[in-house]
Amino acid sequence: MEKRIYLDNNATTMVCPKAAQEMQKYHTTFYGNPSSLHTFGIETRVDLRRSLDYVYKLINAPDQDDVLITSGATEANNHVLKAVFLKNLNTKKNHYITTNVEHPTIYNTLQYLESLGAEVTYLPVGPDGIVKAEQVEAAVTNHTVLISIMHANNELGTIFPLAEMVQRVKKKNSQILFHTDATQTLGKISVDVEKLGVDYLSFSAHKFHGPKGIGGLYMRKGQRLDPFFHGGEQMASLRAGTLNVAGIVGMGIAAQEAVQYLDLENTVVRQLRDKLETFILNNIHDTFLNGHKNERTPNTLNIAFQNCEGEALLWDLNQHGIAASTGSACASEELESSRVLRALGVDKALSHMALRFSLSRYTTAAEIDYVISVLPGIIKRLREISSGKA
Ligand code: 7TS
Repeated sequence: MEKRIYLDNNATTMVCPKAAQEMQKYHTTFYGNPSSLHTFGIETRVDLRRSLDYVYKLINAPDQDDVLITSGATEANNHVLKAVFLKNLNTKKNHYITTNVEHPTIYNTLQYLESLGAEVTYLPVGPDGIVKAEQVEAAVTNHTVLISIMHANNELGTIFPLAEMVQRVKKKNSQILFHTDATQTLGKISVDVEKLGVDYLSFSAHKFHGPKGIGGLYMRKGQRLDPFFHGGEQMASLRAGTLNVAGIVGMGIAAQEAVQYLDLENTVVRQLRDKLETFILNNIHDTFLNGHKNERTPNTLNIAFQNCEGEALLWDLNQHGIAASTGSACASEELESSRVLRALGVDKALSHMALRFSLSRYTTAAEIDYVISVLPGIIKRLREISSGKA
């Protein structure tokens, strides 16, 4: 069989086999609508409850808090920003704080809200890709209503000091709401809403070996948002629409496994990532690590290869059966260089030469060895082409 080495797990992951298998039943046997009053409907509810329990456990959410099931992080991010904006439309509270490296689901939504009158502060990251807690505190004004800062960045894996940020902000003004987009941390590092102290947290199941099109928005007790979708009374009227039972069951199993395998991410996955990183930095000249060396999710590696076009590199790797990314898949069809890398101050030309490798617990040592065996040759060839020698 042709080689298929998947190192783009920040874009999406393989559904874990147990989740894929379990979900099947909810398409063909237990396919009732959970809102129905007959057996077909009722029998799905126990399984839904159990699945939600696993999700609550994954983020250590207390029972009294809400986890709103959504179609994923895009919806969760849109929901929190737009609901808070609408709620405060007729007040003076119209100031939002975020960073200049957020995923487009936050960045573009806030740009849209700016066009409707919101005031937004985009905090700049340092060369290591991180915003300091003091920067967030200093940006707070009397009109600040919500702060939205990602837990870890999707392109770099850099982890923000969220707990400290929340602490400082709440000390200054406990009324200010704090949201985090934790799409890139669930299943990779410990995510604990109690320790983080956030009011809202977004996630997508397909980033931690669950199915696509399902995720959630955690809401702390007392911070329930108005619905984004109006209609039926599903999810206590917080989100109308027939529940995606198979998706929720799949997400539950993925959440259960994510808790079980968290240690593996921080040992085996981290070691494999470090092996690839050390090899590249030590054996391929003119290569540069993007993002913070240590404050980083254990599966992510973003490296710039001087004089080697990222898109060409991606193509050559693909020819060898290796899937990586030049940044976020949502942005990779645009040939513009990464907004995230430019925010770090990476030189414009070099920002076109970066590649993101993102591993998972399904990545094997043999796969990393294979990448290590072909990468130097690929880089050499592409550099020769770019210098006109080939
Ligand atoms: N937020 C972050 C931080 C993300 O990384 C992504 C997807 C989303 C939100 C959107 O998630 P969705 O499930 O609603 O689509 N990020 C990426 C990526 O880095 N490459 O492809 C998709």
